Parts: sequence; structure tokens; C-alpha cells
Amino acid sequence: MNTKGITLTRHILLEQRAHPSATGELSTLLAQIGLATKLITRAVNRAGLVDILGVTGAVNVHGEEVKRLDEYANQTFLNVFGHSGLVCTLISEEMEVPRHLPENCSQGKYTLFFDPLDGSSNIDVNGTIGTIFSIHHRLNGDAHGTKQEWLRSGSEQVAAGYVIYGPGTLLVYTAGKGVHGFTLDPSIGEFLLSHENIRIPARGKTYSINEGNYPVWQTPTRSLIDYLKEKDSGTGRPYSSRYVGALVADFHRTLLQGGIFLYPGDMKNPQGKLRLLYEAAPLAFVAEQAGGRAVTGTERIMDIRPTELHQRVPLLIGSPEDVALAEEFYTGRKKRDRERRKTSHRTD
Ligand code: AHM
Ligand code: MG
Repeated sequence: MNTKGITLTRHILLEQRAHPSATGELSTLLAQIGLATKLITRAVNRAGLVDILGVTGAVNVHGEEVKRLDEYANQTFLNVFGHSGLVCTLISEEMEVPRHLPENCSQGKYTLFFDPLDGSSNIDVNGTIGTIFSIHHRLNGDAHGTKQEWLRSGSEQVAAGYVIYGPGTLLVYTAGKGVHGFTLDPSIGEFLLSHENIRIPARGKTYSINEGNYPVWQTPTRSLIDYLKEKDSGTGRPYSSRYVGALVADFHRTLLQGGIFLYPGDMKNPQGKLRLLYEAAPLAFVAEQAGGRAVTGTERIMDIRPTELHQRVPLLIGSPEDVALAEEFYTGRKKRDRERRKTSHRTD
């Protein structure tokens, strides 16, 4: 299929034709995300020229300092979705409590979860950053929403995706029918289909983890990474290490080239660093739709029912074979295999 010239909006409309009952609201919502992220792209591209780099002096709900671009990106989503009629509640990494948009709640069917600027520590060094989003249907018509309505498992997502602000801006989304990527053509201001029906390789050649945390890693993580450093990745060489420090960038590489990304729990932070509702769950939806997997080590990410809005979760995500191998360490199977082999050597 010649995909040249298919815009994000047109692609969503074409996908929607397969659902005769669809009202077009989800398409409009995804197009609005496209608009918000175009505005963020403009700010990111000019960040070095205008007074937008640096910190605001405030700290967010997680105790991290808020960068100006974080605040700008968050505010852009609030502006775009205010009076949109689509989204009743916005839940963001940058906001301790959900933001209701009462003007939308009478007809808005959706709740939008988002991380407006992922990988913020890369901002000041012109490194890659991103935005992550997750869309849920509202459960009822309650104008104020309820915690119960927001604490939903990843498998209930209607659509999810991310935008990566790298050398180019790319939007990747799934609405449950495969994963599609669109590159922003800045000359016409449109996202054009560039990666149709993305499939993750069954196995990759890289692992991606912050190795500076080695001293606080638990045994399964240490054993797995030690193992990958020796294991032939299928190329005659062991696995290579790649780490950008921005989840969207590390995930995007893993999605296209295969391998595994990990932010596991450790001795200091048993639940790791990443947040379930607007980081792990949306990327898990994308990964699974592309043929990949996402787990905590012992549990499927999409099955977890959150108990807190900003809850953290260990994340292992990527190629199905690499994730399966990692699981063997976290469930103890791999260790037992090795021990069994040692014992059988001794008795041979
Ligand atoms: P952020 O959303 O506040 O930027 O934090 C999440 C980021 C992820 O993008 C990235 O994978 C991780 O934090 C990197 O953390 P670390 O510096 O501990 O490796
Ligand atoms: Mg983030």
C-alpha cells in the first residue's frame, strides 16, 4: 500500500470506518493530541532560543523539580482539551489531582492520562524527549468522576501511544488494531503515515537499563544482565547496551529494532520509578499490539488494577523472546535451571 500522503486524521477516520457504531469522537480526540504535540514540538524546537529551558522552582507530586518545558507541555494539553467537548478529566504526571473540565463532562466520554514531557532530564542537553498518552472510556455520567473510575487496568484502554521529539517528531498510536507511526512534516504541519502496522522483532540484540543502579539491583536483575553480557545475541556477539534515559526514546528503539527495556524494582525502590497509568500501561498496550510483551517480571502490566493514580510499577518491555527470557530470572526458573545443571554436573 502506498502510504504517502495519508495524514493522521485521515488514517484515524479510515480505521474508524471498520466500526459502524463509532461516532468520530475518538478520531477527533487523537487529532487533538496531534495538535497539542505539534504545539509542544514548536516549543521544543525553539527551546534554546526562547526563555523556556531550566527549572520553574516548583516540585511535582513525585518530589522532582518541574522544568519549564514540563509545565508548558502540561498547560498545552489543558488548553487544547478545555472546551473540546471530548475529555471530562485529564490526569497528568505533572498534576497531583485530576483536572476536571466541567464544560466537557455532559458529553465528553473519555478520560485522558498523560505524561506531558517524558525524559525531562534530557531537556537541557538537547536530548530526545517525548509525550505518552492513554485514553479510557468514562464508566458513568458522574460529572465529577470518581477514583474508582480512574483506577482501571491497562487492558481497558481504548487507545494509547506516544510522541517522540527527536531529530524528527513521530507520533505512534494504537486503538487496538495494530500500531501505526506518523512523522511530522514541519513544512506542512501534518503528521504523515510513515510506519504502517509496526511489528516488533521476536528477539533483539540490545538491553536497555540504567546500569548505575547495579549496586541496588535485586538478584534477578543482576543475574539477567550478567547473563545478557555473555549470551550470544544471535550475531556472534553478546547483547549490547543502549540507554537514552527517556522512556519514549528507549521504548521506540526497542519497538523498531527489538530487545528489552527494563526499569525494575530495586532495593531502594521496590516498585521501580515508572508510573503505571500514564507510562507503563500505554506502552504495554502499544508493545502487545505490535507483538511484544510487557511485564513486571512476574505479572502482565495490562492486568494490573491500580490502587493509586500515580502508582509506580516495575517494567520489563520489548521483544517476546527477550521478555520471556527475563521472566525466567524473575520467577526463579532460570536460577533453578542453572542450579540443576550444576548439581547434575556434580553427580555425572
Ligand atoms: P520523567 O517522566 O519525569 O521524565 O521520568 C521518567 C524517566 C523515563 O523517561 C526514563 O526511562 C527514566 O525516567 C530514567 O530514569 P533514570 O534517570 O533513573 O535512569
Ligand atoms: Mg515520564
